[in-house]
Amino acid sequence: EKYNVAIVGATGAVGQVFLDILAERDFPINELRLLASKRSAGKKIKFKDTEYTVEELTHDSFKGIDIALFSAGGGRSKEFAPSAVKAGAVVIDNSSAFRMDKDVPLVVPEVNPEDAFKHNGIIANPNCTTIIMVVALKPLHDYGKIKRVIVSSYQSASGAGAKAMQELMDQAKAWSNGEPLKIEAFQHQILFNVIPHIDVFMDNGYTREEMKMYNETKKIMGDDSIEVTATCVRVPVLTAHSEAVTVETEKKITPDKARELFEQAPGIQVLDNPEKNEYPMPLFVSGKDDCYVGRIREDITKENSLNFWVVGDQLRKGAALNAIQIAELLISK
Ligand code: A2P
Ligand code: 11C
Repeated sequence: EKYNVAIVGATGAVGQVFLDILAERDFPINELRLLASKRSAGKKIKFKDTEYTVEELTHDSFKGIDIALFSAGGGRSKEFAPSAVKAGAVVIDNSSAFRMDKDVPLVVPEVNPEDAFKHNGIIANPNCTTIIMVVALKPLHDYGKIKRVIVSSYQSASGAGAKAMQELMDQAKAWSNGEPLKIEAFQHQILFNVIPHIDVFMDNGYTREEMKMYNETKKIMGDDSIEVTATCVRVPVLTAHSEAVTVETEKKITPDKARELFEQAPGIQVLDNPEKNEYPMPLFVSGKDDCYVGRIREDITKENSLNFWVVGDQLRKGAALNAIQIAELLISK
């Protein structure tokens, strides 16, 4: 069987990776519809050996569509996902618009695949930073029950979209030419800097990105007792997010046990050979599907507490790949 697939935000950073991954995995596509803003209408994009013309996203864009992959920002999802559902499509939404809605499942196939089948037309793809972390938390939680997570993220420019990636490259070029740097996508210069501010600040002093990690982790893991305190930081990296994670569990997990659990878990590769200077880094993980874990060690300051480092490609596992894995789950039944 083949499916009619629409991509909303086909010209964006995630949209492009949607196309790459659909092609790589040979997703069974009958008709492909590429949607973006009016600005992009008429633009040609190649998929496999065929050129497609980008169309303007409207409420009538979804006639005959089976699966609609949305990644054009929360505003577009709120406005247009209901039209897609009305037209009979299942929406897999990469934005934060519906993630915490009670009747919308929030799915990472390695963690809670069964939730995907409980949808009412919309399935939400979690925030990239959350996805990469929960893939690694899942095997630890199943073995030792996680009580508390302390995480600091090192997030790439790709999380802020194609324009933000371009801004980092432009700043590097301008700097080496001795020209003034343009700052638009981020609050401050990102080149040679780190910015501890992603999304907006909330009343409790956390950013919304940090609160997404708190709320989404509980929902995906299906366990409200897991506590997550996060500090989310933008770094001058193009793609792939890194995270330093400390996990406190009910049952002790030694570093050796953790390594074994990670090695058996789906979607994870262990790269942890400090004696050879081998550990996951964003330059190495960019373009890979799995999340890479390393620097596994005891937290020597606390009982039943473990430190590790996890890196995942934000555009792949953090966004497009996870969404397409959800689509694959759906069509497998
Ligand atoms: P466009 O390229 O036409 O602006 P990114 O996250 O890389 O910034 O990508 C955002 C994606 O969302 C792009 O494909 C962009 O299309 C799309 N988009 C932005 N605004 C709209 C809109 N009003 N209607 C439809 N698509 C939109
Ligand atoms: C970032 N994680 O790196 C964000 C991007 O909730 O889907 C994705 C925001 C979201 O800026």
